[in-house]
Amino acid sequence: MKVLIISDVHANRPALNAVLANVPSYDLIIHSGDILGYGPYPNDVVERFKELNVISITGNHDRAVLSSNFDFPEIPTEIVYWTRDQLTDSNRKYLEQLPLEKSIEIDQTSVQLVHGSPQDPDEYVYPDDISSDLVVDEDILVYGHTHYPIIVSIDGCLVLNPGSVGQPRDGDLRGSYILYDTESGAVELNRFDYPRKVVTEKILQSQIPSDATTYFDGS
Ligand SMILES: [Mn+2]
Repeated sequence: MKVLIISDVHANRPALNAVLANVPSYDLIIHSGDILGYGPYPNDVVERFKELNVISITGNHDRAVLSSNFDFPEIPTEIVYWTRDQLTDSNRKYLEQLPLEKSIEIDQTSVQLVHGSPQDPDEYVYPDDISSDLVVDEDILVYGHTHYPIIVSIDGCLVLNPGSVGQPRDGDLRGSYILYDTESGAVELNRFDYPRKVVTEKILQSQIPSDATTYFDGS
């Protein structure tokens, strides 16, 4: 089975479309949190997640949108409020039933899905912070949150961070994803381009603060 592993779509519909167009074939999609936040397409992206039966958990941005008293100082509050106002009832219900973390079995391969780290959903584990703390009692750990892609094997546990589909932060403005083949064990990290200008123009037409464009065009 080919598993498309993605994270941090951040309400970026053009980037989500682009990643799906870029992947030659896949059987299943898993996403390690932050469906929402920053981007101007919250409902479109949630609708697409439902259609595609994406296996997803929540990230800190999703929880900020769902919570009336969130405490994530690094998240711009105007974007949280705007996203909350936009979200339809059925899309909010979809997000509310998503877990904080999840264990799944795919073709006898066990996968643990977390947003930050196995210890803390809000912890940032950057490439320099990789340690045996990431080893879980499963074949694979998938995490996100930093928007930095990682593929590393530690003590027999394959640790994967696919980076971000919607808002890369590692200096490459293209989105990233991982393709994992359960039969061959092959792991591939790929980058894809998408029309960033469409996203920044949509932000300028919406009530999101216009400086939010900097999250997408790197300026
Ligand atoms: Mn994120």
